[in-house]
Amino acid sequence: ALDLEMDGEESVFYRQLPKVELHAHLNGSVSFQTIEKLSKQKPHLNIERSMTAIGKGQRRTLDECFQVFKIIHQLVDAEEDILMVAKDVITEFAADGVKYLELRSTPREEKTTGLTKKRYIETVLNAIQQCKNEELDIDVRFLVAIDRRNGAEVAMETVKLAEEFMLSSDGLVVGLDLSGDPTVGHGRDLLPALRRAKNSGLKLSLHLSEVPSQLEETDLLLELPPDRIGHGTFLLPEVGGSKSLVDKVVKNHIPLELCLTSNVKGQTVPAYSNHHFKYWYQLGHPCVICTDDKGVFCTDLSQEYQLAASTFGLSREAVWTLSQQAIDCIFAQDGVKQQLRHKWAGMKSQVL
Ligand code: 6MZ
Repeated sequence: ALDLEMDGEESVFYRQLPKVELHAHLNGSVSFQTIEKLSKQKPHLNIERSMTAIGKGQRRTLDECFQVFKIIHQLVDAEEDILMVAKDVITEFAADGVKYLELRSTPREEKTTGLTKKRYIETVLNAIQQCKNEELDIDVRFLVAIDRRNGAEVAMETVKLAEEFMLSSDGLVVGLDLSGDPTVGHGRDLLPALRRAKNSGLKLSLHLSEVPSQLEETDLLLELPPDRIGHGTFLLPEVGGSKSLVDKVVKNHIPLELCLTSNVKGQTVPAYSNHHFKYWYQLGHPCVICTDDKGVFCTDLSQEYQLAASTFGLSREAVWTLSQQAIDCIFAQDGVKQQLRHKWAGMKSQVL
């Protein structure tokens, strides 16, 4: 169900390429197969394919994308759903050649099923542990997500929860994500929570300037500074951003997580060839190709690398370097980076 008709030899290279995925929302990553399993268990919801995924050539507004997440949340509302979804998503990333994955998800309380936010996080961590026990060739970490729509108080609560898990999860919880509908709320109100998170050692990945109206907020949040930026679509002067925002990102060496298909299908970027990947890549600034929501946008990380390469004319050697440099941007400790670098070195001659 992918968009690209990948011909044999090309697709083998991208699939075999060892990859790092740093921007993947759990409930946006649910595959068609998993959605089918969930729909069968909840037939009263009458879920159809077009309600949970945006297929080839289709576009939605970003607002419509957020409606899709609401539907998926109805399907994934109990502990056993989260366990299945997380295990399936991890297994699929592993099958796609992802060797290191940082999953992110917004802990949700569901009164009808008795799910609590704490149990939500425990369940995702449990899924990660189960995949480890099955010896899948993928190292998975977790970022606790703040949905900006829920305001300052919930953000602070979420940070406290993330802190607890950072201390008790044996290194699985490495950071915090700020996401959600970018047109709702203001980052100013979330600053105290984000500052606290940073001070307690949680790494910060913030969605910044995903829509044009966020420049003031972006300027403010860059002061933290975040450890990585999600999207940053409207940072650049040519789309209404500014040189001073770009300078802040460059000066602080803040890596960007770039999701081509997500931005094109959500219509914040008009076409692949207009994607801001080009700007940052040419600048030599650290940027990492990611999927965002592989289920909703019908993609996978191999396809995203292939699209970046074909759109911007990257050689296989350049693609290899791009995937390898993503290791520098992970939130897990240096020992993990060393292991990954070793893995890449060991695979190079057989993949390239
Ligand atoms: C901002 C996004 C997003 O957390 O329930 N999310 N936030 N921009 C995007 N661009 C398309 N895609 C997903 O996964 C779904 C949630 O991730 C965030 C939204 O808060 C969405 O509700 P979880 O696992």
